[in-house]
Amino acid sequence: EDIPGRHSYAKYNNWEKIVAWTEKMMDKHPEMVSRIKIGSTVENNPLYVLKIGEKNEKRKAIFMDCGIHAREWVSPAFCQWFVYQATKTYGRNKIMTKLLDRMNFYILPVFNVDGYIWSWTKNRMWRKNRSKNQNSKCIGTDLNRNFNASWNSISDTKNPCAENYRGSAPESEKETKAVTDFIRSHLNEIKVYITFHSYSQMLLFPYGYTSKLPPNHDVLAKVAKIGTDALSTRYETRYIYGPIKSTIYPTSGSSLDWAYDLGIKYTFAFELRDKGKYGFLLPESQIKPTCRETMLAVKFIAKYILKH
Ligand code: ING
Ligand code: ZN
Repeated sequence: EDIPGRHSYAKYNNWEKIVAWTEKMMDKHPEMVSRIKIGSTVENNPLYVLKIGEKNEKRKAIFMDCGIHAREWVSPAFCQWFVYQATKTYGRNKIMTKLLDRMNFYILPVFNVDGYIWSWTKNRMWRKNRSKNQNSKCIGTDLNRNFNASWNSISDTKNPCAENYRGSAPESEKETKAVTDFIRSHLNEIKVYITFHSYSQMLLFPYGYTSKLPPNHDVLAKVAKIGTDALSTRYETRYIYGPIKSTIYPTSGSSLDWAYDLGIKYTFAFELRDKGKYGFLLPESQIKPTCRETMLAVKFIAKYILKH
């Protein structure tokens, strides 16, 4: 598995390797994995969602995306790990078998494909997508400010040169539009939305754009507490949890708030390892530990939703 030049779960994989990996997953598990092209990026790269579980049947589903921000490389690594573990442990691990017998997972391993490629080839610290902005030399929109959730209500996102530029309108970006169209068209199935960022070691839930607590705040906090407790059992990694605004900072236009207001009652954002020592440049030696502990929290959330 650790052959130079090959895809590896212990390494960061470039976009080309990730595409080849999606094909390998389908070939290895044709009865369990299918690939849906939900759209394409500004630079005309495909946006792929992997569907894990029963191929045709309509049942409860969890949607997960990774890599909405280009430089947060451990996030796509987690989505790859999840698909690998789900397919590998189905039929062997009791919880995973039960989950996949009763629900589907939709996994978008890289949301911001163009930005991800840019972070590999030109600028390791790139965050936004790669779309051109009118009347500005600056490139890119922050996809996690481009959703129709109190869009533009937080003033620091108006500048096209800013790292958190909101874009010219809600869903102005092809990547955002592809994801929102997909989620809207599967709303009857999708019960949970989870998005993966790094870094900070936090588990966040709505809202970012208001201090108002969501109606099911107590349930979200309880699930987050037990989820982060489960996560810490493996390596004692500590996560804090809470609403976006009071736990990390105020934001408008995030995918998490949008999905919640659309009616998905369980929406979470992980800020994976670490707490800043390496930050976005998390060493490859930490990929597998990060994925293993995160898996515990995600499995708990999925199990909880199956019961409720
Ligand atoms: N942090 C997130 C960001 O977009 C976040 C925090 C997550 C805000 C979910 C809103 C919703 O700023 C990083 N590191 O990108
Ligand atoms: Zn992020």
